[in-house]
Amino acid sequence: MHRFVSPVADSLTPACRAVVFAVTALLVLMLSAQGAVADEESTRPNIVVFVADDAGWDDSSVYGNPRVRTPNIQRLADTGMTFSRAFVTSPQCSPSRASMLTGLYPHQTGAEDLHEPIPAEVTILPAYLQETGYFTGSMLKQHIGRAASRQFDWYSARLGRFEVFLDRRGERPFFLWVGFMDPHRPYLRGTIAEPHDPADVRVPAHLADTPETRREIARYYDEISRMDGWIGRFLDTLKARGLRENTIVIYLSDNGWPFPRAKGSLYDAGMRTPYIWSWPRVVEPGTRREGVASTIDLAPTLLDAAGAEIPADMEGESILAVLAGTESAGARGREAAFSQRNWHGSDDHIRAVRTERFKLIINAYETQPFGLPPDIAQSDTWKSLLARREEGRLNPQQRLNFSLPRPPVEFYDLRRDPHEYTNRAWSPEYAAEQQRLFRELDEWMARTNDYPPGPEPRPDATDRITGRPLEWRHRLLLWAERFVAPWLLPLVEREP
Ligand SMILES: [Ca+2]
Repeated sequence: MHRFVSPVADSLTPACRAVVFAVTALLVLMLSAQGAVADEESTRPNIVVFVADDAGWDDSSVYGNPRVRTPNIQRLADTGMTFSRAFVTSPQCSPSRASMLTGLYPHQTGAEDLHEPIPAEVTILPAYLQETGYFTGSMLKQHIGRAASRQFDWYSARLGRFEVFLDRRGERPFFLWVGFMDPHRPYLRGTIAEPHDPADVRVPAHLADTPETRREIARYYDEISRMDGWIGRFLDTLKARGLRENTIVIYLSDNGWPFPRAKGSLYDAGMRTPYIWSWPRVVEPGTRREGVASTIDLAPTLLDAAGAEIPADMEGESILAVLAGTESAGARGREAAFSQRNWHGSDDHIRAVRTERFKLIINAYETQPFGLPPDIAQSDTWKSLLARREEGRLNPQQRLNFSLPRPPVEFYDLRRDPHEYTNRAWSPEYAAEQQRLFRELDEWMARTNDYPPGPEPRPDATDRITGRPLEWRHRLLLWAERFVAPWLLPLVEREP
């Protein structure tokens, strides 16, 4: 049998041949490894996450409120996928953020109450990405505690430092977490050059339509527009540097708008969020996704997109297949989203499950008034409602703000009742659906090891109705919010 033998190899002794083979194999391995790294570098996406502070889910042209000027959020949606029904895991700032960055529910992060830091032993998303070679940074608002903040490589309190961040990362792919302070209260005059007209704002039926309420909503719109301007500048920089194609840009909010029956509550106005994913290289531009989405899936999805391993204990799941349009039976996105309200100036233990059409809410402390977040309780909008109540002039929707005792169970048909004004709990028409959601919620609480409510709420730090501080730490916090923030905020939030 004829055997092809290389003349060079044939002239070598068996020992030499073995050495040549080993060296060649090593060279081939090294070269192919280098090739793989080079390929990976060119395909691994960069990531920018815009986190609004207290933006209502539908307050942009993308979600049907064209009265707020948001051309850049619109621009983002036009280049990516807009999730119509996306939800945060808590309608409160720090627990919601902790959840996004860990892929865990707030009660699993050890930071389920407002202002509670993420414990030092908990690893968050930037640390996982660094392990695979990413350069990570965050800007402005963090609100996750000192130990977690240190897991980013880089930080700036100024939004105008994007170019500096990009220069610093060198050749590495990057992950940037941009924490806006807009549109959080307090609302000041002169936020943008052309303020929104109070006559042209949307006032839902459960608020009192007074000049004070309208002025606050108009200023809230102003802050969304200011944030929108910043988003535009970031997008322009990405484009100018040729980075837009392979950068995942996400826009979402940590919780709903800071008005009664919204932020702090598990109505959609509190737990539903804008959620836009733009990634021109992978996501079909201008697509809309009607199914349920949850921010619990943010971290695992980004790790998946970065080619990193998803830690086994992460509760969230990757929705990369949904984004890429390659869904299969095993990867279809979720059927239900779960959300929880815990301590926020006063104690509450509320749990909710939301499907595409229905919602079930369980209130543990129904004999207590709803614990309104203090910034809302001290707002002019709330004072307008209190005045109406005093005069005995509340309409049925406005009366819902003061329900006492609160219903222990609430069930809503969002298709018929998008503002959740009619509680259909125990209605025979919905019995089967309600039972199904009860089971879902029970299973979720057991599976994720949720803690049960205490026999009674912990003592309040702020009054549940007036927001008045009842202990010195909150007095100090609210004093700072009222008198120091108006001086400080224009310095960090001003436009360049
Ligand atoms: Ca917030």
